[in-house]
Amino acid sequence: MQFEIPGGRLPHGAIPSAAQIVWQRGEFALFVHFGVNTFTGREWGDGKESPAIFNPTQFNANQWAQAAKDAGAHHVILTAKHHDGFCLWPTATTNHSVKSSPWKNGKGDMVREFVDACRSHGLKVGLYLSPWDRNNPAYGDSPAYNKLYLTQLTELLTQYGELSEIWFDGACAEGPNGKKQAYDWEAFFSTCAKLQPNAVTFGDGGSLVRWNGNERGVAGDPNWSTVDPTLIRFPGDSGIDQANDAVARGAAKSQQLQNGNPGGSVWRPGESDVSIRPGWFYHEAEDDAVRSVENLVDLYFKSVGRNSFLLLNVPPTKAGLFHDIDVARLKGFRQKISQIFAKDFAEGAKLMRPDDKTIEFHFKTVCKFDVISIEEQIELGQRVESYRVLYQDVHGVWQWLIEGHTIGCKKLDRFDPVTAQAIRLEITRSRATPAIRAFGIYKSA
Ligand code: FUL
Repeated sequence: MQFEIPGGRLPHGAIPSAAQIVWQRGEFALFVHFGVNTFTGREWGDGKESPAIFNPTQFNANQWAQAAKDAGAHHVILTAKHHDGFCLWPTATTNHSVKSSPWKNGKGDMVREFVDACRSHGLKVGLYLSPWDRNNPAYGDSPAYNKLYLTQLTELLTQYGELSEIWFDGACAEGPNGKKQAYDWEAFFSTCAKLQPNAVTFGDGGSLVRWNGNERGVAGDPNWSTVDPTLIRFPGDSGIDQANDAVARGAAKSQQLQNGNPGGSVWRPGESDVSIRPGWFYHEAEDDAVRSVENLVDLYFKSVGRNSFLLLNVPPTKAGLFHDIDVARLKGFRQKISQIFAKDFAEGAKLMRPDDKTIEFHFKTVCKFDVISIEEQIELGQRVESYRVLYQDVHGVWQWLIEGHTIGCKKLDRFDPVTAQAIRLEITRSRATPAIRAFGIYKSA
């Protein structure tokens, strides 16, 4: 159930931008890893792959989009270029792209078909452009490669309409000349801000949303949406050059990715990326290792339910389609989530707010539940440091139910079912007067 926040409240600390709010309330996106690796069976191509191997004869982005829609995704992000350097659009910067492949006789543009299909299904889109490029001869010659990379980025940001998310990672290596590439992150991010002001950029530093520090799809708890930008300045920042104690700094950095930073001066909410299969790319041998519906639901609770965003990868097969097993799991996932959150017992209950820090619901008849959902009004900043929930049992006695730390955009808690006449949320520590926007009570089984 959603509440009115009393007017006149001023934001506290760092607050999200409109784009960050839209992104985070979208909760969940699909990630699509597709490219030459799909055909070689590798996870990281070395850039020496011949474009001749790229021929997804049944490719149909509408099948991806339909599956994403059925899964309840807000947007879908495609690997326009992965570390192997092969481009899924006919870029002017290199011939190492779909235009040198047999797919559609070199006349195809997969990024175009992808964005069109997503939009026709009411989905937003995002693109992943790997900075690490193991094919391009300019890689390692830092200024030359940065210039080329910016051209690729500009093509993607200007030719395919509005993007929701632009995905980077920090992988960085030596080029053919034996020199380590130094990325111009400032230029990359400012180009995104200029050309796609409504998109969020993903990376583990300097970007608008941060990597949550693992590829298991599990966010930290507590999880603050704020960070200290000096601790991780750009994706892959080793931090060593600035540190007196490199080890301590490394630990602080990884903790900040996982848990955010309560004292952080900027808003960088966490994204939890994970694959539905062991690999990011499709491998037939992994057909029996696709995550179960239960496992996906659990990931939702541990990411979206911990003030994070879930980015779930579903890799298409060589044919260019999502595998039937993956499609079925996505459908099952959404059915289960819809079922859990179908009925909110807070609706119709009597709401009492004895003070700023307490919310009570008194049910008309006793009810049984095992999930609660709490949301802060993040427009006013993230405030709650800890909370607890009690319930009044059938004898009228208040019993302890759960204790939690941060809330943020959404916090979900699951517990063994209880039967109650009433439930009470108490904010036990808060950085400013709590601003709770919603409280929901559900039964999952
Ligand atoms: C990582 C990459 O190295 C993996 O191949 C994958 O793309 C993953 C999402 O990001 O950094």
